[in-house]
Amino acid sequence: MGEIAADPTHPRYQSLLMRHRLEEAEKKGMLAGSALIAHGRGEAFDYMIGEQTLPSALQATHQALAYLSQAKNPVISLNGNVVALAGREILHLAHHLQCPVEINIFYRTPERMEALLSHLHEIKQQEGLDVDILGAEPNARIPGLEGPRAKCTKEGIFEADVLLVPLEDGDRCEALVAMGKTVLVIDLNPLSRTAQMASVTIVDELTRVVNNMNRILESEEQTMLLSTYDNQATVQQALDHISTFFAS
Ligand code: PTJ
Repeated sequence: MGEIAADPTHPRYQSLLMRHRLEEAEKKGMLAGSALIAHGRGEAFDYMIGEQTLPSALQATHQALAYLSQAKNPVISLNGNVVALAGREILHLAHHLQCPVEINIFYRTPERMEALLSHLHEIKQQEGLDVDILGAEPNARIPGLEGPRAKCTKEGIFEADVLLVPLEDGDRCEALVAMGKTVLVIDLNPLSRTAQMASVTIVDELTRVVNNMNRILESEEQTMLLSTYDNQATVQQALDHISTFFAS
């Protein structure tokens, strides 16, 4: 990594670090062709949010964790960007929650699947984590989706009651909701179809969310499912915050 990015006191350190992770993942063949475009869109929204976790996002994070902790079959779905940006942190989260992760990519090729699986298995071994990594041998399909992006595993995504799907595409989020699942998403764009459709929408940056979740679990803070939680209001609070960016 360049010297600026290696210096944690640099004001753009986090942003440079994320970009570096994507560059490394690109070299390993893990990413979709449009991965950097998707990341750039995320960065633009993060800039307007102030590169911080909003109180509404923290509330959504607690609600999502409560769903995951109480689920019968929770699963964390992973795509190329998520593995590149937060593969290690997500495996720690799955280890804490004792739930499997499943690689479920939109632009599916055997080469990308292989690169993503071997990257995760390497981290799992290095860190001594006990996590099932699914997705290598899909044996089910998400109803209502065409082509390779519908592929999933029966023991993972297909039978999950609660799914954490960071950076999900709108069609797939809709199809998962239609299957009756509780769908928890992380998306910096509060206007995306995914953000509008999910059961719980965390409008925050992926690595901040996963670090927050791991911190909450490590602190053994109680996570309670709130019956009063209103996802539309949570997303609206993020939009309201963004509108203050333009008013300033
Ligand atoms: O690995 P694949 O084949 O499954 O493809 C993954 C991408 C992300 C390329 C694919 O799913 C895609 O094209 O996604 P979209 O439709 O561009 O949506 C990505 C969403 O994630 C956008 O709304 C971005 O604002 C948001 N986003 C990007 N980076 C982050 C983010 N949200 C939270 N944290 C981020 N770091």
